[in-house]
Amino acid sequence: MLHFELLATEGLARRGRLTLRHGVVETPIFMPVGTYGTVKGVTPRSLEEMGAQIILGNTFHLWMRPGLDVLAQFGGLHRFERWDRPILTDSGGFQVWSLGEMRKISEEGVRFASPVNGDKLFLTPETSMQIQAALNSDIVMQFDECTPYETKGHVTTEAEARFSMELSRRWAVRCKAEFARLENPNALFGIVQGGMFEHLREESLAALVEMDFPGYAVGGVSVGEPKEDMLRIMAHTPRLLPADKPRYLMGVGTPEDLVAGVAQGVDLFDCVMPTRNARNGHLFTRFGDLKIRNARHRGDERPLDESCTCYACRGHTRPDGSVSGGFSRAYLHHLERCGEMLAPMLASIHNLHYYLNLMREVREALDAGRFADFARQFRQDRARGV
Ligand code: PRF
Ligand code: ZN
Repeated sequence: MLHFELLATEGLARRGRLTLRHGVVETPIFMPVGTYGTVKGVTPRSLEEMGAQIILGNTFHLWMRPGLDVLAQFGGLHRFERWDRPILTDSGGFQVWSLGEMRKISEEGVRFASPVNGDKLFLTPETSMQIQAALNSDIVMQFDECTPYETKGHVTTEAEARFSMELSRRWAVRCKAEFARLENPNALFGIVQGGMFEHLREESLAALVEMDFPGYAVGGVSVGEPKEDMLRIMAHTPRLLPADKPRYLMGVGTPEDLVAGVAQGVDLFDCVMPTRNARNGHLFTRFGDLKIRNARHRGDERPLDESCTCYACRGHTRPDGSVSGGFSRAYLHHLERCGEMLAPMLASIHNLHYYLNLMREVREALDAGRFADFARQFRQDRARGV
């Protein structure tokens, strides 16, 4: 089940509403990544507070641990991780690609040794659909091969990108058939591949559109290519997708990339950047990025971001209406230096709040028909520096 409604457009940018089995998602939206059934260091309660509407899970990781028997026992991922809003699961295609040397790809699927216990495993389009059905995710991704930008210094050639794209296309057919056979009531998205070659992207896209998926993703970007290649594909592919279906740009990116993606007609984004960077002391703010480990923050009493309303910056409101107050840069710098757990926890809350709030502002700008102005002001503010 999936229903997508376009509420407003401005240029190529779209304001939409996506209805899934576990609820409604206002787009454009950023989806926090919860690989192992948890957004690292952040409670579901905190995710709700910051307005997360849909989170990710990973087929590959959850298949390894805790395993399908436990997930099936819980009726899927929602009740297991205690997140009752929508969930999107990635198919394993990208995660298997990240295994590098340890895997062997054939027409049938991907053979590899479990990074957990060395067991010999075989992931196919069919098993990926079976796992994602057991997870009961609202959005199921097709099993694909994420075409690498380069392998050991060798940049992927057109012939290699074509072979890879055609394999993903054949796997899309098998995914669709298995998804239907399982009578999965959720929604399956196709993934456009084709590497850095526009004409291959067009072929991939045309084949997937012909198959009529309820939504489409653009994969194979943000895989180590130069920034201008990413921007070129981002400016090329999303606009060619059916206007009445949701569009998802996989694994992208910086706040600037998100705003640029919206301007190119993308509706859904995910990226580990807000959470991974948080764990490395890299914070996003309205006026640029901030490295909390830097000695300049040692005695700084200001919050990370004066304009931010997250728990780290503002504190919490008590039942009597009083406010606890937020944490200073000096305190966060101290926690970081001591390797305290609270440092990555607060940093993750702040960064996710920043990303979710940015997309909220984008939606409000689109509602008011002032997205172009918003994007200009956003870039100017971010370039100012903290
Ligand atoms: N395919 C899948 N997942 C992905 C990607 C892809 O190409 C990317 C590319 N950035 C991120 N996650 N299945
Ligand atoms: Zn904050």
